Amino acid sequence: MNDWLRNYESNGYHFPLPVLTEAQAVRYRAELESMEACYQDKPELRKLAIGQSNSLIPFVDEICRSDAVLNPVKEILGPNILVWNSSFFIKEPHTTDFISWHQDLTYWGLTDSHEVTAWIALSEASIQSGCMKFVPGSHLGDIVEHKDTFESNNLLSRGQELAVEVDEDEAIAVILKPGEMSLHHGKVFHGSHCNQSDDRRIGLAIRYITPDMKQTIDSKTDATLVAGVDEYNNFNLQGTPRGLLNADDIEAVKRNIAIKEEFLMAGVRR
Ligand SMILES: O=C(O)CCC(=O)C(=O)O
Repeated sequence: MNDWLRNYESNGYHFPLPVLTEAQAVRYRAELESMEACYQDKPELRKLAIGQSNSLIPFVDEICRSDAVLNPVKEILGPNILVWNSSFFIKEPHTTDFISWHQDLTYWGLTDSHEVTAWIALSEASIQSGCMKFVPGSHLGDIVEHKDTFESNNLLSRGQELAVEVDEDEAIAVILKPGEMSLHHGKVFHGSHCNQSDDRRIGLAIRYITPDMKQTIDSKTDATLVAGVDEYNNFNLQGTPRGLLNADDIEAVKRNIAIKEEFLMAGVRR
């Protein structure tokens, strides 16, 4: 086993990995921002594209399938890989949006933890811009209790946060340049502060899983096979997006979201 994999297994994360050239990062950011400008007057569609990006934005699907991103993911998960979701986390300059401490796998209704998130920076992720922070080794325990806060400036869907104290001094700042990637385990404690910089903080989070994973509910959700084979048939496999925010893809995404609500919003009392 190579050194970085050994560190990933003991810390629950690894970074930085250069996966896009500077020019690619600039081009992808421009494509994202042109999509945002195009759908400025259709905030629901814009939100859908941001939250389900590999299903609705062709360039995101391209990133999810690129060797530079997939090769290190394969080292962790093996040769057979699905994308379960991918979304942009965008914090505007000088705003109060933040992400509370949480463990990703808490609400995803998956049977196991054969998952890794690839988080790719399309702008500077620095302490000032509110980069992620990881608590080393926190993935080695179980999922701990979370509480819902529904704070309006928390970018997580239910404002969920760990019900246990996190010692910020123990946390490692995930500083990334545009085009660099971090990898983190679905149980690692992580969160991020607000963006106090003059630029947007833009990250693309891709959730990779192995095909043997299953939803804990009876219904299948969608996933995209991006490497190897799927011999399990636990998910409805999707292809590449038919175009930018294609009408048929939007319908499929909406159906998938409706199924996912059952676990993503389970037990919510407002
Ligand atoms: O973008 C951030 O600051 C946090 C993203 C996150 O929580 C994740 O990718 O799991």
